[in-house]
Amino acid sequence: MLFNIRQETLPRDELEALQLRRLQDVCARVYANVPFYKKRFDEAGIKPETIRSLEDIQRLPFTEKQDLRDHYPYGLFAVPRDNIVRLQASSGTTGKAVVLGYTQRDIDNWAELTARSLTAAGVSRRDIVHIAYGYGLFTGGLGAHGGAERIGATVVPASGGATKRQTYLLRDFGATVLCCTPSYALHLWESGMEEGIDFRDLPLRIGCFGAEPWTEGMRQDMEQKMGINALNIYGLSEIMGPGVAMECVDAKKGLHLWEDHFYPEIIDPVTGQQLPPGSTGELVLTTLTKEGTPLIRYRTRDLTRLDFTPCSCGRTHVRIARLEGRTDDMLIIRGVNVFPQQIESIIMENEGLSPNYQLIVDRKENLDTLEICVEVDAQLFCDEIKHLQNLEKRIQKKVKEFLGVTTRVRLLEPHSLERSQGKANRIVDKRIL
Ligand code: DLL
Repeated sequence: MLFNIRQETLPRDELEALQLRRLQDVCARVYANVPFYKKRFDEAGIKPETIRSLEDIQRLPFTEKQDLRDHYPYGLFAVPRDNIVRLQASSGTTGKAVVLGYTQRDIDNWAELTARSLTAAGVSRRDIVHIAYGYGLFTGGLGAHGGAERIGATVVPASGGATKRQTYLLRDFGATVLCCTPSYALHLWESGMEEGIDFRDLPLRIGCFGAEPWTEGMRQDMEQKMGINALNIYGLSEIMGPGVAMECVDAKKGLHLWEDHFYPEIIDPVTGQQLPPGSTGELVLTTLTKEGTPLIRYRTRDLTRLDFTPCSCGRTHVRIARLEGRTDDMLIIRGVNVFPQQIESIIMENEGLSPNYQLIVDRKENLDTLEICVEVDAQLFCDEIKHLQNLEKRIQKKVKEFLGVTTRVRLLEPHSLERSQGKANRIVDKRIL
């Protein structure tokens, strides 16, 4: 099923023609209304009317998170404040919040795109959609909510927290779809099991999980534990919120990025040069229709690649590969670059290990150390100590083999790591504390 058949299946030439018209329009709008962009365009010697092809986008300056911070709160808004009907913000872990303004049309487009996304996951108006993303300034809750309502599904706006109660609601209201971060979904599942609620016995059939990185191994684990189709939803506050890109249940191979609203590029994060299709690099997004806070060539810091090959679902919009990490999530351990997801993939290859893990980085006698703490399931934990030690050694060896770093592995008993109600905290870097 498609939510907007015409737009989602636009032939590539029509899609590109539409993108160019919209790119020209957004350049004209930011140049006329946002002093920051006028200055940046002038410095680069670019007039909006000289953008004549999609390739010309490469002449435009990038926008970075710091630019939004520097213009806190409203400095990058492109319409008078009166036309802004909603503010959302992303706090992040460091620095000032980033504030985004939405006009009514932005809110409508957002609902349309999250509706497209949920439909791609297999959600329809017959579904009961339990939303456990946080509601508030974070875009997860309200974003998913708008899409589910637009489809006409029955929405349960649970938000995050009160985890035990949520497992009762899931059972009693008969939710068929769960939207939350993958780590919180696991937390809900664990709480359910403790309460005697097995997700496999519920009508639950789809999970729309995102807002944080997760791996294919974690997907398989969750699908098996919960008896659902677990699908990947991507987005970021700066660009809109959830629903920028979504995996389709038909192919489950990459996330369709709604190209009539966002123009994607993949760049080399160091040189800033565009990379050819298929290469992995930093995703850069230009908002083509946003009115409140349009952004030109926004550097997401997310690492992925673009796949323009046709998809079995019939959608023509490009697919981004499962996110490989963020350029700023990369740990450098004794000079070796390590992404948490690489370690997660290795963990998830082992029977009995849970996706609850934490990486502890420290520096001892001027040398970086990396400790991998992973919870094992109850059955394995009661196993012989020798078996556990062998497993620790096996993971250590695999990490050394694949990533070239020496680590210490600690298998922990179930529930020893703190659970998050939103995004999981995978890294404890004691070097900078
Ligand atoms: O996390 C928006 C969102 C809400 C997306 C609900 C999906 C579902 P921010 O808090 O601004 O917005 O964080 C955005 O989270 O740049 C990625 O690094 C990461 N992220 C989001 N979705 C995924 C995903 C929301 N599916 C940042 N896989 C992004 C990996 C993701 N990382």
